[in-house]
Amino acid sequence: MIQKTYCMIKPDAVARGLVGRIVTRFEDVGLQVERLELGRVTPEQAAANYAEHVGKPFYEGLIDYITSGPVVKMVLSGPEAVAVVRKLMGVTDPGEAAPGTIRGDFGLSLDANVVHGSDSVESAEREIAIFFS
Ligand code: IDP
Ligand code: MG
Repeated sequence: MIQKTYCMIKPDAVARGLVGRIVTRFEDVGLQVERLELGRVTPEQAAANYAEHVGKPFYEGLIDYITSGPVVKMVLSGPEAVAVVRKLMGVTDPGEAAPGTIRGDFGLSLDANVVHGSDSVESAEREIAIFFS
């Protein structure tokens, strides 16, 4: 099924000049870049995007991090785009992520884990509305 998903290149990766290489990973498998924008995440957008994590020990640090500098916000589309993007990203902790995944190849720290991708079709719809309304 053709899906749309929301993906974001996080501040650490933008600052390190990884935008082109990360976008290329998605284009290489045939995903379509439908929207792409450089900009800041507002505190309101950060809170809405990470509402499920309120109260967790890392929550405040996560909000500070995602609002700390420019990000690249994208809508990607293609067959099973939600799962394909999550697979290309790798698991949450870059230290554990497999080589060949974006987090495995470009990150070391759970606090700065390079990329965000929606975890379901429902999350994708919600997140696209948050960031591209
Ligand atoms: P995901 O990004 O792979 O979906 P989630 O569990 O939804 O992972 O966590 C959202 C984000 O919160 C992660 O991408 C990461 O930036 C941050 N995070 C998750 N767990 C931790 C932690 O234990 N310490 C610090 N940051 C964390
Ligand atoms: Mg998540």
